[in-house]
Order: sequence, then structure tokens, then C-alpha cells
Amino acid sequence: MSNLPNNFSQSLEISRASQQKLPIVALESTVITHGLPNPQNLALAQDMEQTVRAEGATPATIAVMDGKIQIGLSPDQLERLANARPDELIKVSLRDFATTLVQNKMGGTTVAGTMFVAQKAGIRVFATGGIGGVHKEARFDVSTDLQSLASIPMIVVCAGAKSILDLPATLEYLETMGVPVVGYGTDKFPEFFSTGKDLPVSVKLDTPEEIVKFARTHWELGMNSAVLVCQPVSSHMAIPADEISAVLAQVSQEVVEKKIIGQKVTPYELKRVNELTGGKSMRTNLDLLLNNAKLAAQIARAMVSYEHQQKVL
Ligand code: PSU
Ligand code: MN
Repeated sequence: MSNLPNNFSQSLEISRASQQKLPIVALESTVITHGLPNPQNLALAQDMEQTVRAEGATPATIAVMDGKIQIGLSPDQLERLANARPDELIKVSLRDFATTLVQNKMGGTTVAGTMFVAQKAGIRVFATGGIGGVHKEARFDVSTDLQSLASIPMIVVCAGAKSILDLPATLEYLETMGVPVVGYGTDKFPEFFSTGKDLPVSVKLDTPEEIVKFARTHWELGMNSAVLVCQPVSSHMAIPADEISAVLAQVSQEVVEKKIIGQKVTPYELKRVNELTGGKSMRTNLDLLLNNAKLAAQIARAMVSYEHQQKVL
């Protein structure tokens, strides 16, 4: 049995996979509860799990429901989470776990929240869409995602951070906190909807094996930070930066005018960008999420092979 603390519950599939040291990929659930509309959210959640399985790894979607912090959801739990009413749901970052548990609500975990839980379960690889960062509208609004990246050793696969954020400030913060920013096959920091153009990553790596070797080296030195792997959105689904910049500027202005603050900012921005691009941004978002799940599964497999080799040597 697992040695998880109270309030955590692990599915049988994940317990077995971790006992047998099989590759596991953690998946977040804020994208299900607050990032995408219904029913696309459920389809995406199922497709991400399927993509991880197709690459030979086990998906561990993380969420709060049924009175526990869940590591690995059953098909029925995934459906109930995706179909829940907004008033039943909390967006769960680090400060929100206790609230969600004591109010017996359901919660979609953010990047920060998911990393926190995955670490407890010994999971080392996690796939998401885009990380949170420093906002443009209120520059003291810095996502807890950055703090978790600074303090939790894990490989986090993303498509960079949304260009609606203050990207130079976000990268400065990551640098300050000692988080390596890996460009997967690129030396430019991907900008979520677009492939990225002028901001640098800290290192370019080209294969899952190189990423594993890099992460192992980073942690063997005693570093405790995450390794942020940024895979650019595929070029046929990318929205060029100049095509989307007017939309991003308008949405940013709306956030200020409507006085939207705190954890409501990111969901509002994603929803409005989708409306203003006539659904295009959501298609891009879905595509990059699946690509990231696939790469994360390949990395998780490479990690298991690497550990096996180390033992044999
Ligand atoms: N980026 C997306 N879709 C999302 C999120 C980010 O494209 O749904 C979610 C992630 O879960 C991320 C969170 O951790 O938003 C960041 O929210 P905040 O800025 O409130 O920390
Ligand atoms: Mn925020």
C-alpha cells in the first residue's frame, strides 16, 4: 500500500504502476474545470489520458473530489468532474486544498496544485498546456505555478506561457528562482498560441533521453527546482503573434476595466480569447495539450529506462 498522508487517495492503477516502477504522467484538472467549456473539457481529458496510454505510460489525472485529493481518476470521476456546475467547483492552487476539502467541493488542480500532489505520489513527469506567470495587468499577480516550479523537482511539459502574460517578467522570475527553461527542439521560448519569436530559453534539447539526462544531472547536483520543458505548438495550429496581438490587447484592457482579479483572470482571458478568435484559440489549445501529453509520456518512459540502466551498471 502507498504511504500517502491523510486526505490523499490513489487509484489502484496508479498504486500498481508506481509499485512496479512503470512510467506515470500526472495531468492537471483546472484545464477541465476552468480552462475549457463543456463538453470539450471532457473529451480533452479523455483524449489526454488516451494519448499517454498510447505512448506506453499511465495517466494520473489529479483533482479533489469525493472528499479526497485524488491521484488517478476513474472514468466516472472524470465525467463527474467535467460535467460539474461552476458553483460546485473550486480552482485549486496551493492555498485552496483545505477549503475544497472542508467544504466538500470538487476542485480542478492548477499547475502548482498538481505538482504539489504529484510529488507526494512520487510522480516525476507532468503535462499541462501553459503555465501561469506574471500578469500584465497587475504585476504583483504572480501565479503560484512559478513558486511551485521553483521548489518541486519534477519535469513539467508545457507550451510555454500564454502571451497574455508578461512573458519577459515571467522568464526573469524563473531565472531568479533557478528553474531551467528547456526549449524542445527550439531556442525560442514558446508563447502558447504561437511558437515564440524573440525570448530565449536557457537550454535547447532535442530528445526525451536528453531531457531525462539533463533533469537527472540537475537534481543530482542537489537542485530542487523543476525542469520546465517547453514544446512549441505545432506550426499548422499556431496562431501568428501579429494575428492575435490585437485580441490579447483587448482582453487585457477588459480585465482592467471590469476589475477582474485573482484566480478569475486566467479563465476569463482564455474564454474571451476563444470568443474573439471564433473558436480558433481553443482548437490550438486542444492540439498543444495533446502534443504535450505525448511528449510527457515519452519522457516518463525514457526516465524509467534511464533508471533501469543506472541500476544495471
Ligand atoms: N493555461 C491554460 N489553460 C489553463 C491554465 C493555464 O492555457 O487552464 C490554468 C493552469 O491550471 C494554470 C492556471 O496552473 O491556469 C494558472 O492560474 P493562475 O494564473 O490563477 O495561477
Ligand atoms: Mn494569478
